[in-house]
Amino acid sequence: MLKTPDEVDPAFRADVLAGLAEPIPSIPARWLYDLRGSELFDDITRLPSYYPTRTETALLEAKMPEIATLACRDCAIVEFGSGSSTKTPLLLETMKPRAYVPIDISGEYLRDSAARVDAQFPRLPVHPVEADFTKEVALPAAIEGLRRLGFFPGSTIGNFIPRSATDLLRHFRDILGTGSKLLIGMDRVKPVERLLAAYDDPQGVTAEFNLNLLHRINRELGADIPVDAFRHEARWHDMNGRVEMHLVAVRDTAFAIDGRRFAFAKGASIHTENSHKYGARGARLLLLAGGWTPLAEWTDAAGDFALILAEAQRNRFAP
Ligand code: AVI
Repeated sequence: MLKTPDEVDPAFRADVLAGLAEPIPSIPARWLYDLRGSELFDDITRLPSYYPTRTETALLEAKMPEIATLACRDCAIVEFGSGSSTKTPLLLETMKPRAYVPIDISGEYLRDSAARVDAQFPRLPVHPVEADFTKEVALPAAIEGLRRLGFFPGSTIGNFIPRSATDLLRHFRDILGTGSKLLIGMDRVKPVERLLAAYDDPQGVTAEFNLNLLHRINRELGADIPVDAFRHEARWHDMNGRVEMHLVAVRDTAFAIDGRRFAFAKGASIHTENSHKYGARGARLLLLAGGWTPLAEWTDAAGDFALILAEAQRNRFAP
Protein backbone atom coordinates (compact mmCIF):
# COMPACT_ATOMS: atom_id res chain seq x y z
CA MET A 1 0.00 0.00 0.00
CA LEU A 2 1.38 3.43 -0.93
CA LYS A 3 1.88 5.76 2.02
CA THR A 4 1.12 9.46 1.71
CA PRO A 5 4.15 11.70 2.44
CA ASP A 6 2.55 12.53 5.84
CA GLU A 7 2.43 8.85 6.80
CA VAL A 8 6.13 8.20 6.13
CA ASP A 9 8.28 8.27 9.24
CA PRO A 10 10.66 11.24 8.75
CA ALA A 11 13.36 9.28 10.59
CA PHE A 12 13.18 6.62 7.84
CA ARG A 13 13.83 9.19 5.13
CA ALA A 14 16.65 10.79 7.16
CA ASP A 15 18.34 7.43 7.94
CA VAL A 16 18.16 6.26 4.31
CA LEU A 17 19.53 9.50 2.86
CA ALA A 18 22.31 9.78 5.45
CA GLY A 19 23.16 6.05 5.41
CA LEU A 20 23.48 5.78 1.62
CA ALA A 21 25.82 8.79 1.56
CA GLU A 22 28.24 7.18 4.05
CA PRO A 23 31.63 5.93 2.78
CA ILE A 24 30.40 2.40 3.69
CA PRO A 25 26.72 2.69 2.73
CA SER A 26 24.40 1.28 5.38
CA ILE A 27 20.79 1.52 6.54
CA PRO A 28 19.81 0.75 10.17
CA ALA A 29 18.29 -2.74 10.45
CA ARG A 30 15.14 -1.56 12.21
CA TRP A 31 13.80 -0.33 8.86
CA LEU A 32 13.65 -3.92 7.60
CA TYR A 33 10.49 -4.38 9.66
CA ASP A 34 7.57 -2.75 7.86
CA LEU A 35 4.43 -4.90 7.64
CA ARG A 36 5.83 -7.04 4.79
CA GLY A 37 9.25 -7.26 6.47
CA SER A 38 7.67 -8.45 9.73
CA GLU A 39 5.68 -11.12 7.83
CA LEU A 40 8.85 -12.27 6.08
CA PHE A 41 10.73 -12.38 9.39
CA ASP A 42 7.95 -14.59 10.79
CA ASP A 43 8.49 -16.90 7.78
CA ILE A 44 12.24 -16.92 8.46
CA THR A 45 11.67 -18.15 12.02
CA ARG A 46 10.05 -21.31 10.60
CA LEU A 47 12.80 -22.12 8.06
CA PRO A 48 14.75 -25.36 8.61
CA SER A 49 18.09 -23.52 8.33
CA TYR A 50 17.11 -20.75 10.78
CA TYR A 51 17.78 -22.60 14.05
CA PRO A 52 17.55 -19.75 16.68
CA THR A 53 13.77 -19.56 17.13
CA ARG A 54 13.04 -23.28 17.44
CA THR A 55 16.14 -23.85 19.59
CA GLU A 56 15.22 -21.08 22.02
CA THR A 57 11.58 -22.22 22.16
CA ALA A 58 12.60 -25.83 22.88
CA LEU A 59 15.02 -24.60 25.53
CA LEU A 60 12.30 -22.55 27.21
CA GLU A 61 9.96 -25.55 27.12
CA ALA A 62 12.56 -27.92 28.57
CA LYS A 63 13.96 -25.67 31.28
CA MET A 64 10.97 -23.58 32.24
CA PRO A 65 10.27 -25.04 35.69
CA GLU A 66 13.88 -24.41 36.73
CA ILE A 67 13.99 -20.96 35.13
CA ALA A 68 10.71 -20.01 36.79
CA THR A 69 11.96 -20.92 40.26
CA LEU A 70 15.02 -18.68 39.88
CA ALA A 71 13.52 -15.87 37.85
CA CYS A 72 10.12 -14.89 39.10
CA ARG A 73 8.32 -15.06 42.41
CA ASP A 74 5.22 -12.87 42.38
CA CYS A 75 6.83 -10.74 39.71
CA ALA A 76 5.68 -8.60 36.81
CA ILE A 77 7.08 -9.76 33.47
CA VAL A 78 8.17 -6.93 31.18
CA GLU A 79 8.79 -8.06 27.60
CA PHE A 80 10.96 -5.83 25.42
CA GLY A 81 9.81 -5.88 21.78
CA SER A 82 7.03 -8.37 22.36
CA GLY A 83 6.19 -8.59 18.62
CA SER A 84 3.87 -11.53 18.11
CA SER A 85 4.63 -12.80 21.68
CA THR A 86 4.89 -16.43 20.59
CA LYS A 87 7.25 -17.51 23.39
CA THR A 88 5.38 -15.64 26.12
CA PRO A 89 2.66 -18.23 26.94
CA LEU A 90 5.43 -20.62 28.03
CA LEU A 91 6.58 -18.12 30.64
CA LEU A 92 3.14 -17.06 31.76
CA GLU A 93 1.92 -20.62 32.25
CA THR A 94 4.78 -21.68 34.49
CA MET A 95 5.78 -18.43 36.21
CA LYS A 96 2.23 -17.31 36.98
CA PRO A 97 3.32 -13.67 37.23
CA ARG A 98 1.22 -10.98 38.91
CA ALA A 99 1.20 -8.86 35.74
CA TYR A 100 2.45 -8.85 32.15
CA VAL A 101 3.75 -5.73 30.42
CA PRO A 102 4.44 -6.19 26.68
CA ILE A 103 6.35 -3.26 25.16
CA ASP A 104 6.36 -2.83 21.39
CA ILE A 105 6.82 -0.02 18.90
CA SER A 106 4.02 -1.37 16.69
CA GLY A 107 0.62 -0.60 18.22
CA GLU A 108 -1.06 -3.04 15.85
CA TYR A 109 1.11 -6.00 16.85
CA LEU A 110 0.84 -4.99 20.50
CA ARG A 111 -2.96 -4.89 20.55
CA ASP A 112 -3.22 -8.25 18.75
CA SER A 113 -0.79 -10.02 21.05
CA ALA A 114 -2.23 -8.43 24.22
CA ALA A 115 -5.70 -9.61 23.14
CA ARG A 116 -4.37 -13.14 22.58
CA VAL A 117 -2.71 -13.23 26.01
CA ASP A 118 -5.90 -11.82 27.58
CA ALA A 119 -7.95 -14.60 26.02
CA GLN A 120 -5.53 -17.32 27.11
CA PHE A 121 -4.89 -15.98 30.64
CA PRO A 122 -8.12 -14.19 31.61
CA ARG A 123 -7.08 -13.61 35.23
CA LEU A 124 -3.67 -12.09 34.39
CA PRO A 125 -3.53 -8.27 34.35
CA VAL A 126 -1.99 -7.23 31.00
CA HIS A 127 -0.68 -3.65 30.61
CA PRO A 128 0.55 -3.07 27.03
CA VAL A 129 2.95 -0.16 26.49
CA GLU A 130 3.34 1.21 22.95
CA ALA A 131 6.91 2.50 22.90
CA ASP A 132 10.35 2.22 21.36
CA PHE A 133 12.21 0.36 24.10
CA THR A 134 15.52 1.97 23.11
CA LYS A 135 14.02 5.32 24.22
CA GLU A 136 12.37 6.53 27.43
CA VAL A 137 9.73 4.05 28.65
CA ALA A 138 7.36 4.68 31.55
CA LEU A 139 6.22 1.43 33.19
CA PRO A 140 2.53 1.34 34.20
CA ALA A 141 1.80 2.49 37.75
CA ALA A 142 -0.11 -0.77 38.27
CA ILE A 143 3.14 -2.75 38.62
CA GLU A 144 4.69 -0.44 41.19
CA GLY A 145 5.96 -2.41 44.19
CA LEU A 146 6.17 -5.69 42.24
CA ARG A 147 9.47 -7.43 41.53
CA ARG A 148 10.32 -7.24 37.82
CA LEU A 149 11.59 -9.75 35.32
CA GLY A 150 12.64 -8.34 31.95
CA PHE A 151 12.29 -10.77 29.02
CA PHE A 152 14.36 -10.14 25.89
CA PRO A 153 14.31 -13.32 23.77
CA GLY A 154 15.22 -14.06 20.17
CA SER A 155 18.84 -12.90 20.33
CA THR A 156 17.65 -9.44 19.34
CA ILE A 157 20.54 -8.10 21.45
CA GLY A 158 22.77 -9.47 18.66
CA ASN A 159 21.36 -6.90 16.23
CA PHE A 160 23.04 -4.11 18.22
CA ILE A 161 26.77 -3.42 17.92
CA PRO A 162 28.38 -4.19 21.30
CA ARG A 163 28.61 -0.51 22.26
CA SER A 164 24.88 0.02 21.65
CA ALA A 165 24.05 -3.37 23.19
CA THR A 166 25.78 -2.24 26.39
CA ASP A 167 23.85 1.04 26.35
CA LEU A 168 20.61 -0.88 25.82
CA LEU A 169 21.28 -3.26 28.73
CA ARG A 170 22.02 -0.28 30.99
CA HIS A 171 18.81 1.32 29.77
CA PHE A 172 16.87 -1.86 30.67
CA ARG A 173 18.45 -1.68 34.11
CA ASP A 174 17.28 1.92 34.49
CA ILE A 175 13.76 1.01 33.36
CA LEU A 176 13.41 -2.08 35.57
CA GLY A 177 15.41 -0.91 38.60
CA THR A 178 17.96 -2.41 40.97
CA GLY A 179 17.09 -5.91 42.14
CA SER A 180 15.25 -6.74 38.91
CA LYS A 181 16.09 -9.75 36.79
CA LEU A 182 16.52 -10.20 33.06
CA LEU A 183 16.03 -13.36 31.00
CA ILE A 184 17.82 -12.86 27.71
CA GLY A 185 18.36 -15.07 24.65
CA MET A 186 21.76 -14.98 22.94
CA ASP A 187 22.87 -16.86 19.84
CA ARG A 188 26.23 -18.63 20.11
CA VAL A 189 29.23 -18.63 17.77
CA LYS A 190 29.23 -21.78 15.63
CA PRO A 191 30.71 -23.06 12.35
CA VAL A 192 30.48 -20.44 9.62
CA GLU A 193 28.61 -22.72 7.18
CA ARG A 194 25.70 -23.10 9.61
CA LEU A 195 25.63 -19.39 10.37
CA LEU A 196 25.60 -18.45 6.71
CA ALA A 197 22.91 -21.04 5.90
CA ALA A 198 20.71 -19.49 8.62
CA TYR A 199 21.03 -16.07 6.97
CA ASP A 200 20.93 -17.18 3.33
CA ASP A 201 18.34 -19.94 3.05
CA PRO A 202 17.87 -21.95 -0.16
CA GLN A 203 14.18 -20.92 -0.24
CA GLY A 204 15.25 -17.28 -0.66
CA VAL A 205 13.07 -15.95 2.17
CA THR A 206 15.92 -14.04 3.84
CA ALA A 207 16.87 -12.60 0.44
CA GLU A 208 13.29 -11.38 0.01
CA PHE A 209 13.34 -9.96 3.56
CA ASN A 210 16.53 -8.01 2.79
CA LEU A 211 15.44 -6.85 -0.70
CA ASN A 212 12.08 -5.72 0.74
CA LEU A 213 14.01 -2.79 2.21
CA LEU A 214 14.62 -1.48 -1.32
CA HIS A 215 10.95 -2.01 -2.22
CA ARG A 216 10.03 -0.13 0.95
CA ILE A 217 12.28 2.80 -0.03
CA ASN A 218 10.65 2.86 -3.47
CA ARG A 219 7.13 2.61 -1.97
CA GLU A 220 7.48 5.09 0.85
CA LEU A 221 10.09 7.53 -0.40
CA GLY A 222 9.04 7.57 -4.07
CA ALA A 223 12.48 6.31 -5.15
CA ASP A 224 13.29 4.50 -8.40
CA ILE A 225 15.78 1.86 -7.20
CA PRO A 226 16.02 -0.99 -9.74
CA VAL A 227 15.65 -3.74 -7.14
CA ASP A 228 16.84 -6.40 -9.60
CA ALA A 229 20.21 -4.61 -9.71
CA PHE A 230 20.88 -5.88 -6.15
CA ARG A 231 21.26 -9.31 -4.58
CA HIS A 232 21.20 -10.47 -0.97
CA GLU A 233 24.47 -11.55 0.62
CA ALA A 234 25.21 -12.90 4.12
CA ARG A 235 28.83 -12.49 5.30
CA TRP A 236 30.62 -13.69 8.42
CA HIS A 237 32.84 -10.94 9.90
CA ASP A 238 35.18 -12.96 12.07
CA MET A 239 36.94 -10.08 13.83
CA ASN A 240 33.63 -8.57 14.96
CA GLY A 241 31.95 -11.94 15.56
CA ARG A 242 28.88 -11.26 13.48
CA VAL A 243 26.87 -12.23 10.45
CA GLU A 244 26.25 -9.22 8.23
CA MET A 245 23.51 -8.81 5.65
CA HIS A 246 24.36 -6.80 2.54
CA LEU A 247 22.62 -5.79 -0.66
CA VAL A 248 25.25 -6.09 -3.38
CA ALA A 249 24.97 -4.38 -6.78
CA VAL A 250 25.07 -6.99 -9.56
CA ARG A 251 25.79 -4.29 -12.19
CA ASP A 252 26.65 -0.62 -12.21
CA THR A 253 23.49 1.17 -11.20
CA ALA A 254 22.14 4.57 -10.16
CA PHE A 255 18.90 5.86 -8.71
CA ALA A 256 17.34 8.92 -7.12
CA ILE A 257 15.65 9.40 -3.75
CA ASP A 258 14.11 12.77 -3.00
CA GLY A 259 16.00 14.25 -5.94
CA ARG A 260 19.34 12.98 -4.57
CA ARG A 261 21.31 10.69 -6.85
CA PHE A 262 23.17 7.61 -5.65
CA ALA A 263 25.46 5.48 -7.80
CA PHE A 264 26.66 1.94 -7.02
CA ALA A 265 29.39 0.24 -9.03
CA LYS A 266 29.00 -3.51 -9.62
CA GLY A 267 30.06 -5.32 -6.40
CA ALA A 268 29.46 -2.31 -4.10
CA SER A 269 27.09 -2.98 -1.22
CA ILE A 270 24.58 -1.53 1.21
CA HIS A 271 25.08 -2.98 4.71
CA THR A 272 21.63 -3.65 6.19
CA GLU A 273 22.02 -5.77 9.36
CA ASN A 274 24.45 -7.16 11.94
CA SER A 275 23.72 -10.28 13.95
CA HIS A 276 26.38 -10.75 16.63
CA LYS A 277 27.12 -14.22 17.96
CA TYR A 278 28.61 -14.67 21.42
CA GLY A 279 30.72 -17.26 23.16
CA ALA A 280 29.84 -18.13 26.77
CA ARG A 281 32.30 -15.67 28.32
CA GLY A 282 31.67 -12.93 25.79
CA ALA A 283 27.94 -13.10 26.52
CA ARG A 284 28.49 -12.82 30.27
CA LEU A 285 30.95 -9.97 29.84
CA LEU A 286 28.46 -8.06 27.71
CA LEU A 287 25.83 -8.45 30.44
CA LEU A 288 28.27 -7.38 33.17
CA ALA A 289 29.29 -4.31 31.14
CA GLY A 290 25.61 -3.47 30.83
CA GLY A 291 25.06 -3.65 34.59
CA TRP A 292 23.62 -7.18 34.81
CA THR A 293 25.24 -9.93 36.89
CA PRO A 294 24.72 -13.39 35.33
CA LEU A 295 23.07 -15.83 37.77
CA ALA A 296 22.41 -18.91 35.64
CA GLU A 297 22.40 -20.00 32.03
CA TRP A 298 20.87 -22.75 29.95
CA THR A 299 21.89 -24.03 26.52
CA ASP A 300 20.61 -26.75 24.20
CA ALA A 301 22.64 -29.99 23.92
CA ALA A 302 24.48 -28.74 20.82
CA GLY A 303 25.34 -25.43 22.51
CA ASP A 304 23.72 -23.45 19.68
CA PHE A 305 21.77 -20.96 21.77
CA ALA A 306 21.84 -19.67 25.35
CA LEU A 307 19.26 -18.29 27.73
CA ILE A 308 20.87 -16.29 30.50
CA LEU A 309 19.28 -15.08 33.72
CA ALA A 310 20.93 -11.99 35.18
CA GLU A 311 20.26 -9.61 38.04
CA ALA A 312 20.60 -5.84 38.32
CA GLN A 313 22.56 -5.92 41.55
CA ARG A 314 23.32 -2.87 43.62
CA ASN A 315 26.65 -1.34 42.48
CA ARG A 316 29.55 -2.84 44.40
CA PHE A 317 33.14 -1.84 43.81
CA ALA A 318 35.88 -4.15 45.01
CA PRO A 319 37.36 -4.52 47.52
C1 AVI B 1 15.51 -10.33 14.84
N1 AVI B 1 16.85 -10.88 14.79
C2 AVI B 1 17.21 -11.50 16.07
C3 AVI B 1 17.13 -11.74 13.62
C4 AVI B 1 18.58 -12.26 13.66
O1 AVI B 1 18.75 -13.48 13.61
O2 AVI B 1 19.50 -11.47 13.78
C5 AVI B 1 16.88 -10.98 12.33
C6 AVI B 1 17.20 -11.77 11.09
N2 AVI B 1 17.79 -11.31 10.03
C7 AVI B 1 17.88 -12.24 9.12
N3 AVI B 1 17.39 -13.34 9.59
C8 AVI B 1 16.93 -13.08 10.84
